[in-house]
Amino acid sequence: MIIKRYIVSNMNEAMTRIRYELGKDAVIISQRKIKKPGLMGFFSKKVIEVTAAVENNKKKEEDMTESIEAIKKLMKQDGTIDSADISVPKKEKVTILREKEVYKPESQAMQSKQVDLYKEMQEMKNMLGNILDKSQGLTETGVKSDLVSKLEDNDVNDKAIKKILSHMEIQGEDLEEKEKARYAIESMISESDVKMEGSVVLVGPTGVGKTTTIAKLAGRLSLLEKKKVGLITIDTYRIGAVEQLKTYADIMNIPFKVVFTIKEMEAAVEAMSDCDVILIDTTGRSSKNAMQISELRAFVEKVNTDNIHLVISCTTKNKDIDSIVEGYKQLKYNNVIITKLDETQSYGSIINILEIAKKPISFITTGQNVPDDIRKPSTKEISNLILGEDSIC
Ligand SMILES: Nc1nc2c(ncn2[C@@H]2O[C@H](COP(=O)(O)OP(=O)(O)OP(=O)(O)O)[C@@H](O)[C@H]2O)c(=O)[nH]1
Ligand SMILES: [Mg+2]
Repeated sequence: MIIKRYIVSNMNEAMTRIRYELGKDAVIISQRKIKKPGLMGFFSKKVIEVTAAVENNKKKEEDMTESIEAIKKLMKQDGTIDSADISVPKKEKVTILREKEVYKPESQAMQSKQVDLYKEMQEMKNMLGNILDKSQGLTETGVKSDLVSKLEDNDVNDKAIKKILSHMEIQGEDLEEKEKARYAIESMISESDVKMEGSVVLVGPTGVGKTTTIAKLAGRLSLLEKKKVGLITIDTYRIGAVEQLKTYADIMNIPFKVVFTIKEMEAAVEAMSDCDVILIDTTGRSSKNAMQISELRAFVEKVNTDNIHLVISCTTKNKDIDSIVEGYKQLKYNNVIITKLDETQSYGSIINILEIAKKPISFITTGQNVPDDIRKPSTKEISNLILGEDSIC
């Protein structure tokens, strides 16, 4: 919109000037009598101040048409631009010229850069694909290797398989695949060098064989190694649990105590201070029940020992291993005992358990016979089981 102010002596003069300058569409917005501006005007007679306005759309339209025409012209030209041909306002002209002159050569360069970049990305994608295939145990043709199939058959989980394969990657080329796998597995597990002396606590889920394992250990230590052994149980929860361990204590003729409260724990351990080893049995708890686990923790802390073993069955489902191993971590176990190896044909869970627990393996149990069915395993024995080279009958 154009707004203009006129100082005229009468309305006729105003109308003539407005029509001439602003066109017939102009309208008068205001009119008032004023004294002529300036010092001299103070003494002169009054004049009229008229304000008129007109929409400048038309002007805009004209500019637009001009601009469009200019752009059309430019689009038809491939090479240089004769700016003289372009009858657009100066501002637009400069912008258009810049776009045309600067962007065109750059877009060609950019295009070839993009092609190079695309090629590089494609190469990287192929390289990554190969690495991924190898780490997933796929052969060049994308088929699973025999080793991966064997590990899967043995219930080794994906995470452990990937780790085995990545350990194999860094081994010498001259080794056979099976040897590489064996070394890889052996480097992922460790034998515990814990001594069976002082207070030893066994914790773990229900029915994994804690009490039976305690009986086996007590038998071996007292009968074979001639050590003075004491037994304590805090499992007053399950009916028959106390009798179960007491029976073994009676047969082996070793001292036995039942602890009912956290307070009694310290006193019970103190009372057996003349023993070489005190084996402490605990209540089986679900790792999903945080309350029960922290209750157990209060008992275990009172024992004040760093000889704590997580007992877990080899038959535990892969999905449950995680929550058991993680759930029991608050009891600060520093060894793992894996039980019931005689009950399965696939031993992959051993490496799955140890891989999550990141603790050494102290014992494996291989049957219900007390005290025979327990032993310290070697890493070689475990790798043989996992690779299907051996089995527990
Ligand atoms: N096949 C086999 N059975 C075992 C083994 N160890 C223990 N058992 C059996 O597993 C069952 C449970 O054993 P327990 O020692 O009572 O298990 P627990 O962990 O003390 O159980 P809770 O006290 O209820 O938590 C019993 O029938 C044992 O004979 C083993 O190595 N192999
Ligand atoms: Mg028990």
